[in-house]
Amino acid sequence: MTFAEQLKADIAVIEPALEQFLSRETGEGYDRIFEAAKYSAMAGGKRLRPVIVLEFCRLCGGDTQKALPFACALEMIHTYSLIHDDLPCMDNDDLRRGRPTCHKAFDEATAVLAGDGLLTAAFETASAAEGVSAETALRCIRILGQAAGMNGMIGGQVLDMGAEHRRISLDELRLLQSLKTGCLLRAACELGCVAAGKTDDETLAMARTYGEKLGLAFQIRDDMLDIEGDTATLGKTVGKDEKSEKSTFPSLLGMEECRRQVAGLTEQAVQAVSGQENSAFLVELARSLTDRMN
Ligand code: GRG
Repeated sequence: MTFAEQLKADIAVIEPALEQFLSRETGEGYDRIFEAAKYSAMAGGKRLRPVIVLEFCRLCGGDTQKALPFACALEMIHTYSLIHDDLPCMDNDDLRRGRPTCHKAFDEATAVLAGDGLLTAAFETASAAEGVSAETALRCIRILGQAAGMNGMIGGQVLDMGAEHRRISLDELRLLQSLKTGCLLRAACELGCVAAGKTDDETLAMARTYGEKLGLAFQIRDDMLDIEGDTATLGKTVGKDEKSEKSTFPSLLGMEECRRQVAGLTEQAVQAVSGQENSAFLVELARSLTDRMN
């Protein structure tokens, strides 16, 4: 299978599973919350994080079906973070994944609850994983909690809020982004290995290095797209960083240096996995993100 075919095949497994995990309507009066959660979760998106979970599982020789609940759980957490990030009290955005943000399509309170619901559903989904040991499930749940929590993505968001309208150093920006964006990507790599039952230090270090390098390259490219991307292709508003006077990689380094760093970090991610058998997909995935337009 080519890279594009494998990517398509992974997404074709992830999306119906995600939808099924979120289809728990009861017919009672609160079903609108499922509608809101699915509105955001099933709105497309690259599905990068769940694809990485499945592919690290495959790299480790595991059964990707066993990794699927953890992949979906991670995508639920990612979608919750996007819904909350778009709220008026956060980034205040109108467009996400090419459609009105959750609070625009529904209302603010429903969007808060849809995010809360997705975050909670993630842990329910992970804890109900079948065919893995309780120890594996628990380990995956801990990875999810740590990555999404206060020493992870939430901490990064707090730093992000404190970084508006002032110039921060490159080190501060790297820390902020490694928490805000990097933690979930690193978790994706680790989850795939753990779901496959590969938990030796060497494997996990390899997975973490790939996730960290890829995460930073991904975020630098994201900052570049806020300048050189277009709203229709990206499916979200461009030019927001400059408006909120945020320190970004392009504002601190310039576009050319950003391009250089994306290429360098990507090659470091590639290096991390290239000694492994069957690493072709993850190598191509990393390289395909260097010039992504959405
Ligand atoms: C708890 C109130 C409250 C808010 C939490 C944690 C948080 C808000 C926000 C951080 C999440 C965030 C927006 C991180 C930026 C990472 C990033 C580049 C997201 C876009 O990821 P893609 O490009 O998106 O993979 P798709 O739509 O393709 O899945």
